[in-house]
Formats: sequence, structure tokens, C-alpha cells
Amino acid sequence: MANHLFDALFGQHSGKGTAFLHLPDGRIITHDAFLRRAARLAHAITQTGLRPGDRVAAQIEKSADALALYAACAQAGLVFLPLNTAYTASEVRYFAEDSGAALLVCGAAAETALAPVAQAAGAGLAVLNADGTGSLAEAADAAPDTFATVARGADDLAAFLYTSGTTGRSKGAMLSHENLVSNARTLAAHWRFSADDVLIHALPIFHTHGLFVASNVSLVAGGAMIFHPRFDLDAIMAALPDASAMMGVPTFYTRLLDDPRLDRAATAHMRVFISGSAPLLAETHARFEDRTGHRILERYGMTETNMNTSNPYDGERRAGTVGFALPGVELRIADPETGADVPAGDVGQIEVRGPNVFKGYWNMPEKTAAELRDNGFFITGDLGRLDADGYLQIVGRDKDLIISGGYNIYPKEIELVLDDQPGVLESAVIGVPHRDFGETVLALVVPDKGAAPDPDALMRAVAAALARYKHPRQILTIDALPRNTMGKVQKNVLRADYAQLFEGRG
Ligand code: MLC
Ligand code: AMP
Repeated sequence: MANHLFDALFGQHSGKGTAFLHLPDGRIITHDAFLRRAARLAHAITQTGLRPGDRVAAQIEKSADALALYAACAQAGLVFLPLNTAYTASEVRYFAEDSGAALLVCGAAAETALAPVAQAAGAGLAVLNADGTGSLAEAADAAPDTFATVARGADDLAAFLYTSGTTGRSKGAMLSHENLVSNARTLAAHWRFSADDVLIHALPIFHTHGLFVASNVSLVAGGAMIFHPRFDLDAIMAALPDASAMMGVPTFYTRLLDDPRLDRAATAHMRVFISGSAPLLAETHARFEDRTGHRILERYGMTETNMNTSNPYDGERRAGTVGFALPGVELRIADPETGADVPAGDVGQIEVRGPNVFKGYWNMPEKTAAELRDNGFFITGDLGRLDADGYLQIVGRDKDLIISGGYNIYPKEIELVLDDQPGVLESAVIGVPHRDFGETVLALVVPDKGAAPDPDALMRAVAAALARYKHPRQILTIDALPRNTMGKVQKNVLRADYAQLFEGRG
């Protein structure tokens, strides 16, 4: 049966004994072996009674099996919903319930905490550990290694990726088969990926960057990946001589630059270094070129749209810009108030349209209508301008968002928790510059009259509710929040006041 995503990414490799995944323990998984494992997992999931179109939520450590679960969902016509491993049980509960997940897959360590979550959501619970054990892995071991691919068309849903919002309520971005296939093909061609490429993959596979950019591009091109469970400097340095490409967030590049081993010889085998998910400082770009001779290729995208723009492969990779609209993607810079085109070179809201743009937010028609215009343009919430040569520069954000080490953090989520604590009148959470993560979280709390809330107790309350990477680095008590004449908190004033707080600190 024809299955748009599965055929393009996975099915084409059936029977190929070529290397696909190089694992840290030295094992190599061929394309064919990977497909057979995916087929076994497809049996294991569908044996639990799932039907095409059902959602499979997965909060599992990165491993070959975790990636094969994605392939299995594609093959079985299921909607894959990967979740950050840092999410707390209460965060997972929201995603499982909101998506109506039919199955929740987790690691053994989280099983006890997530059992009531699965039950409350009416979902089954299965265990898939990174070492190949767990109930789902065992069911897969016992299943046949071929699976009758379920027919799926270009417009069918392939994945839900949750992205937080300014109201604090996460939204499930619905991505279709064609959203993923079109972007993977475009990127692979644009960045010249081929079956000869070996990609260093050290990103998590629960977000667009690691799953849909890095893995999908490698899969459509038929190349291999050196698959690391996480970013580890020594492991990356060791992989460089065997690799041809790397994709990473800017923190990867600043950490590499901090290592004296990074030089021209260490990167001589590499064809391309690609960066995205957060702004790459022009200074980082220049230092990297100085040390290695490589000009990092920066691109720009987001969960709802996959990738929108990229610097050219052959032409000038301009530091401080994210390049041009990708083939097939339209870009416009609009006035945030009126939606009209701004004069050439002016700053405005970045809007994009193309086969990469998602289908809307799950069960949130009003939010979808607010961000996705009737004419197909998606309002990104990023502010940018086109320079004289047409390169897009991202100059800021119209949305209240912090990006720390490539992870998006919505201040509202943290403010809601803080505002709920005894002795807290109100709070403002902002992003301030940080050497390693680009930005980090600072919380400013205004106490109730006469109260003196304990910052440690506030931190514990946040920790109970939210993933570790969202925790403020510091919570400060202040007398009042600066407001404009309309009564709106002036976060720009706070950001300026505290810009130097973590300067020089790692
Ligand atoms: C880890 N921690 C973070 C963090 N990552 N805190 C804030 N921000 C982060 N990004 C926490 C850890 O839990 C730990 O807590 C402490 O900070 C220090 O950990 P570390 O060992 O230094 O972190 P490390 O494991 O090395 O991770 C850092 C990182 C990682 C940058 C390698 O965060 C990462 O892989 N980021 C990539 C995110 C990504 O893929 N984004 C793409 C989104 S898609 P403790 O308890 O020890 O103090 C997207 C669209 C697009 O944006 O365009 O691509
Ligand atoms: P997410 O919602 O996690 O997909 O994050 C998407 C956001 O990351 C975008 O809206 C941008 O704000 C930001 N982003 C992604 N790539 C870049 C980049 N190259 N430069 C600056 N910001 C980026």
C-alpha cells in the first residue's frame, strides 16, 4: 500500500545492507535491519488495538528503537507524538489527555509515575527502554519482521508536536505526511545530502530539529548517522574524522569552540556544519571559520513550519542572517498591526507559506485562525527584515518566548506557577543573555504586601510542575513590575535592567 511518508523515508531502503546508524557501543544498524525492527514494533503497537489515525505519545530516551518507533508509527498509519524526556508527569498528563493518545510509551524509570497518567487519559501504557528492553521491545522481539504498510496520503497526519503558547497552554501542531516529506526532500537537495553522507546526530529526537530535520534528511538521502544519545564534547570530537556533516543548536558550536582540540585538522573530513533553532551570533560564526575554515550554514524554522529559510550551500553564508526562503516556500515581512507588506528593508513580522506549513493546532480552531491566515500564510511571531541582498535577518520576537540551549520556554507557564504561590502578588519571567545557553530564565517576583516568599520554596513549586530546563536560574524579589500607560508589563525594561546578571557565568 502507498504510504507517503513511510515510502519516501523508510520503505525505499528495504533490503539495503548499507550502514544507517552507528551506535556508541560500536554496533552498526543497517537500513534493512532498521526497517525490520520498525516492522516488529509496528506489530507490537497495533497488537494493543490501535487503529490508523490514533496518537502514540512517546516519552523515551534516544535510541535506535526510539527512532524505529517513529518509523513504525508511520508504517502503521499512526500519529507520532514525541515528548521531551525532561517533562514532568503533570506535563505529560496534559499532552496525553489533550491529544487523546491511545498509547503512551515510556521508559521503565517513569512507568510508576505515568501509569495513572495513562489511565486518566484512557491510553494504554507500554515500556521501551534505550537498552532494547521493556514490554513493547519484548512484544516486538516476538513479532514478524515484515508489516503490511497502511495506506496513507499526503494530507494525512503524521505527527503532533506540542509547542507552548503565550497563554501557557501548549498547542498540538498537526503535521501531515507532505509537510514532512516536502521539507526533507527540499533540505536534502539544498544541502547536497547523499547516500555518502555520515551525519553526527547528537540532538534529541523529540523536536523538529533532531527528528524532522536531521533524521528525515539523512533518511531521504540514504546516508548514515553517528547516533549519540546526547551532546557529549569528547564523543563529537571523536566522531569528526568519520563524519561529513553535523547539525546542531548554537550551544553545540560555542561548546566546540571552547575546546582547544577544535581546529582545521579535526574538521578536515567534514563537508558542512549546520546551525538552527536559536540565533547563532555573528561572532560565533566568525570564530568558527577562523578556527576550522568552515562557514557554518545557518537556517531558520519552527515546529509549525519545519524549515523556512536557509543560507545558500554554494553562495555566501552570511553571518547574522538565516538566508533565503527555501525552494517552494514563500516569505513575506508584514506589519504586525495591519498585516500589510512593509517597505523593503523595514522590520516586520515574518510570515511563511508553503507545503511545509502545518495543518493547524489540534482541537484549537481559534488559535489556528489567529496564526494561520486564510490565504495559507503562517504568522511566525518572529520579527525580521530582508537586507539589501534579500538575506533574512531575525531581529527579535513578537512572542514572549525564551530560547535556552535551543529549547523554547514560554514565560507564561512559569509565571502561572509562581503567581499561584502564597505570598506572591505577581511575577514576570524573562530571558537574559547566557554564555552557554544563549538565553537563560530569570524570574522576578513581587510579594504580597508584608509577605516575604522564600525563593527556595518558589523554586520547589516550579520544579514540581515543570521540566528542569524551564526552571529559573534565579528568582529575585522586586517591589513592583515596570508598566506602560496601558498597564502592560514592560519586559523590555526588565531585560535591559538584568541583561548583565549572568555575564561571564557558565
Ligand atoms: C539541559 N539543561 C538545560 C538545557 N539542557 N537547561 C536549560 N536549557 C537547556 N537547553 C539543564 C540540565 O537538565 C542540567 O540540569 C543543566 O541544565 C546542565 O546540563 P548540561 O549537562 O550542561 O546540558 P546538556 O545535557 O549538555 O544539554 C545542553 C544541550 C541540550 C544544549 C546540549 O539542551 C540540547 O541538546 N539542546 C537542543 C535542543 C533542541 O534540539 N532544540 C530544537 C527544537 S526544534 P542540572 O539538574 O544538572 O542542573 C526548533 C525548530 C528549529 O527549535 O528551528 O530547529
Ligand atoms: P520551536 O517553536 O521550538 O520550533 O522554535 C521555533 C523558534 O525558534 C522560531 O520561531 C524562532 O524564534 C527560533 N529560531 C529557529 N531557528 C532560528 C535561527 N536560526 N535564528 C533565530 N531564531 C531561530
